[in-house]
Amino acid sequence: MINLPAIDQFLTTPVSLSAVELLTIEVPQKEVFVSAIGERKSRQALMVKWVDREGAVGYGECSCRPDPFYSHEFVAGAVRVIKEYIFPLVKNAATYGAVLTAMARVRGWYFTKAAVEFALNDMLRRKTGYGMLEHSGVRPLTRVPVGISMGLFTSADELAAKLAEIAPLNYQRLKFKISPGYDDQEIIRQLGQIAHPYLTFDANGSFTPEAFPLLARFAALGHSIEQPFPPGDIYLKEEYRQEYPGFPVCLDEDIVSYGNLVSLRAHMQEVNIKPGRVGGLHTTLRMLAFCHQHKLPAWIGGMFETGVGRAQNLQIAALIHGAKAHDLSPSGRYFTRDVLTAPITMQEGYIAAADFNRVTVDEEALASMTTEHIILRK
Ligand code: OSB
Ligand code: MG
Repeated sequence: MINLPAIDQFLTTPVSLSAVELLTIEVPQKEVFVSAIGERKSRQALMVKWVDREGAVGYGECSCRPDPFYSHEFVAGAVRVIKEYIFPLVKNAATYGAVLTAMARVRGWYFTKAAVEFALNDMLRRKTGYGMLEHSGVRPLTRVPVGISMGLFTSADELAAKLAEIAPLNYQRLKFKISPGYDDQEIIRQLGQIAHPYLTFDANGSFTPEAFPLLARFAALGHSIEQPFPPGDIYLKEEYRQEYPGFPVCLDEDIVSYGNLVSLRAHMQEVNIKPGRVGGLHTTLRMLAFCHQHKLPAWIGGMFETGVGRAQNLQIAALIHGAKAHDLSPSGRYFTRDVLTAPITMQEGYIAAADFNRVTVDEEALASMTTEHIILRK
């Protein structure tokens, strides 16, 4: 159980700032990924660098998409919000907690605020050996179970080939994207034959009542449906349930704050927590404490993060004892070249703590992927 009073104590840690750097990067993906949201060939991301007065440096990744198709946030918007609003608000904050309080004035922009908090925390952790997670009071797992999230397939053959390719890797969960147009009978038949004990579907908020019959077919095949309805349209779940019984839901896009999680508790059987989507580390830890207390299964989700965001998400996942799998695959699943000096690897469906506890940014790789570099000096 997360020790929230110890976290509150950590918020009083003194901090300083001399500059915030914003690096927009473009990391080529190994393969095109298609979901109900759209297509993705390359991972555009924003790296936030926090430099304190003594020159200590930390990195935080802003993992929103380049377009406002997953949530309202998008990379170029994040740059603008940090430059015009967040940087002026936080530049004189004297403690970690004061940085969070100052940023709270900005409504929404969760991925963006999270990236600033991640960079600050990373700077403290590198400088002193202790960041927020080291104050959680939880003994971290020595290895984290991971699952794979697969895009929409264009044919049953393509699906069969992917299943054969990943079978020897022993992923602890198989997650398949679905959408209202995904009604290829052969694909659905093959999905129904998969013997994996933990199979889930992610609709990315794409289903409306016209497609309830198709949704019911997927629901019958898997353990749960992730974000079946558009964020905010939770009422559709009751409409759906009047026609179709037994419908375990995992929420993703709908949960953007601690208050959301508490308010929507009764509407989900499990929750995908993306530390970026919910606005940062502090909120994530409060959420994990709530989930533990209310027996709501929680796991850490991903947004195709580079090694910087991935390592940090894995460090958080290591605090969740009992989660069956997180959406945090090894670097090699996504990229030919990551931004770390050593890639994050997986053995038998697990990532070992040695791969994510102390990572180093490959400055040369990062520079070669940077398309825009802004320095905000105090
Ligand atoms: O809905 O979980 C999602 C990636 C980008 C945007 C939304 C989602 C995802 C994933 C990928 O499912 C999970 C991963 O990083 O492996
Ligand atoms: Mg999802």
